[in-house]
Amino acid sequence: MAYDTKNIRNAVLLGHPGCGKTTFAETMLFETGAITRRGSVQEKNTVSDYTDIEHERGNSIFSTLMHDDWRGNKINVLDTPGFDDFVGEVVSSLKVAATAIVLLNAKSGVEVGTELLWEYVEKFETPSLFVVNQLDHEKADYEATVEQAKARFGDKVLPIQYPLNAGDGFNTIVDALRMTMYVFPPGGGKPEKKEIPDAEKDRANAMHNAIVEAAAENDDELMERYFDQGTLSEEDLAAGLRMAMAQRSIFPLFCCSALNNMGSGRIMGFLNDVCPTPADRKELKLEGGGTLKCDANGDTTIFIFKTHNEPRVGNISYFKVCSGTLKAGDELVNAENRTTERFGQLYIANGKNRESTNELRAGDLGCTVKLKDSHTNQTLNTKGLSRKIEPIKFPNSRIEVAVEPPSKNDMEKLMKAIHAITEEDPTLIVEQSRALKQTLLYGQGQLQLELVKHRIETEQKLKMEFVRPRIPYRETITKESNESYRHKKQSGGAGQFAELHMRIEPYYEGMPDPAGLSVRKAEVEDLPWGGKLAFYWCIVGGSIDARFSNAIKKGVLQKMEEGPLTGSNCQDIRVSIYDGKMHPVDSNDMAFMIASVQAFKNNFVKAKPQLLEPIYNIEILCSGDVMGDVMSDLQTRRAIIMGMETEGHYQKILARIPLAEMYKYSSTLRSISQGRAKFSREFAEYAAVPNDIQQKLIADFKAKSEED
Ligand SMILES: Nc1nc2c(ncn2[C@@H]2O[C@H](COP(=O)(O)OP(=O)(O)O)[C@@H](O)[C@H]2O)c(=O)[nH]1
Ligand SMILES: [Mg+2]
Repeated sequence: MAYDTKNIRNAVLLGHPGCGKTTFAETMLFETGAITRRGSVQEKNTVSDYTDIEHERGNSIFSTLMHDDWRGNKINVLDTPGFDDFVGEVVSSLKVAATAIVLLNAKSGVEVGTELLWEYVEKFETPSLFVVNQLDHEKADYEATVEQAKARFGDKVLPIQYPLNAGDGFNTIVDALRMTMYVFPPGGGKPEKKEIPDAEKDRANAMHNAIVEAAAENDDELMERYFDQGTLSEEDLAAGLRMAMAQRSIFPLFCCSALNNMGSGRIMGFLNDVCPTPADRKELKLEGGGTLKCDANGDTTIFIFKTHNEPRVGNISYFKVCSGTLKAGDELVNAENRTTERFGQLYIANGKNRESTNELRAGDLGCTVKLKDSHTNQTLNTKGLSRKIEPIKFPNSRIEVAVEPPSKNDMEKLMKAIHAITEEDPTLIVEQSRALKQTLLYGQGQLQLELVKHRIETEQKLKMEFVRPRIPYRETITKESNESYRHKKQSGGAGQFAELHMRIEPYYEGMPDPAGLSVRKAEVEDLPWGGKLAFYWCIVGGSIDARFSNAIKKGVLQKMEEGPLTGSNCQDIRVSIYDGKMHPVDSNDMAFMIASVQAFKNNFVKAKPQLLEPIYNIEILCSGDVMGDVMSDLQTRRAIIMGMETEGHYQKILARIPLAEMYKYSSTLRSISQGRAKFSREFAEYAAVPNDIQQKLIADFKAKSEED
């Protein structure tokens, strides 16, 4: 059966690891009758955590699509992993969700994971609600959790419910929207509805009024009715709250014990009655301008937000129908690579269980198998259209390792296997670095990279090692130097002869012409690895024929690719060729190239060379009590602290750190903060390496070259 856009709700479950998302999802499926037996994370039989790897580890690694039928509406639920190693799964889910359900653990309140996820929710401007979970836990503290939520997420946090007896024996929720008290039987499920006791009436009334005001606030008509009647009808309330949620002027907050199945039914009811439909969300932005209306009668456009390779099944593509209606058997064209794909079978999913369906309408989420050449972040359209949904922007990598197969012969196989995984997870990036002569794997955290290794070793039976990646240093010079070089060879037959005079200077934009030389031709080139080479031809009187200039430049470039100090790429140098000699017979391109390499090399070491290293801006978010430890660790990493800010009850540290000091930083940070700190990084610039370190790097390179 196909659902209309207005009957679809897309929700994503978010929260710090262990707050209960997967358990909550299981409860939702049970409540709607999608499953008849509730699995548990401990027994490894939940619908959401269904892969071997998740069973092995005991928590979620992939996002999972599930759906519930709730009174004729379809509620699609995406369960996500909490670890920020897998934040890619969160970001892609947020791209297609209309409501974020943020779970808070009543025994620990707002956690670092919650904070970080919230940054993404803000970026996507996703309408959100909070669920205070684990209210059955003996250490549950509803008041403290709400207080923290308000401190961090603002007064928009709007409590709809409160527990009457949080902790051991929890079974009662006061609902101030319905003005009803829910008392759950042991084992949870359907609660008994009771009148709110007198002792609780004041608190419940105050909460109710706050809800009504929030609902009326955004709409003059509702406001007027509220003033006239002193209250709002249930329909008016729902309409007002829907609007307020869609505009993100409220974040309703609910109570729950996912473990004991208490509270999730009411949250589903709210999703159903109040939360935005896919069409209520802001229209999706298209690449190159314009937006796309979520309308089942429009032309069909779908967006792939996730792909997953399942043993024995192959690639499963999860997509959102952004516009129009997709029918089984339809053909769509990939807007990226023009491949025509046939959607032979359409499925709706509950974890690994897939059910065929004939039709999916705008707003709905589904999946298919056997697409030929379509991947995450790509748009497919009915023939004749070239719409491209703005792709998901995944976060920058935070960590890298170099990958080595035990034997060179395995490299090709290994690369193929890694590529297959990176296609599934766009936060993983492989790069074969020419400069470092290493294959690098970039990702979000150690755990994510270890899992790649684990999968390749178990699924592909290929061995691989992670080694420390080399640092992409750069070499440059800090003063002018002039040098001539004569290359002369006479052995038997034709000889070789070339002489040239070369000046090198530090290059910067807008620099004046080289003093005392007359420039015949000036070229400024972008180097493939970044930075510039300015190549000036300043020969007067034809001492070197201009036809040799290319060979000379080639010599310079060759030496710049493997710099004289440490074999690293050189950058930002101006080379001026101002004199030389030719031989009528023995001069040729090869001779001038050799002379050029030597002249450049000799010049370079005289021009006060300087090694440069990549510097990253990093942003660390940590709880106040571990701040001291995080800071003293930074001090050992040549970090420069750029600022500190308080964010809720977390501290944000901004710093600049050389990449060379960041090896395994994500694991170190996790261990010194016991998981209560996270970081992100962004390449900032190349900066001078301190002299003592430069000397050591040069000596190491020399020793290694002699060894080779
Ligand atoms: N006491 C209690 N434990 C819960 C509740 N919800 C989940 N848990 C437990 O918390 C742990 C983590 O749950 P899980 O659903 O995997 O959390 P996730 O990482 O957010 O998906 C498991 O041991 C669950 O049994 C709850 O409402 N009350
Ligand atoms: Mg989970």
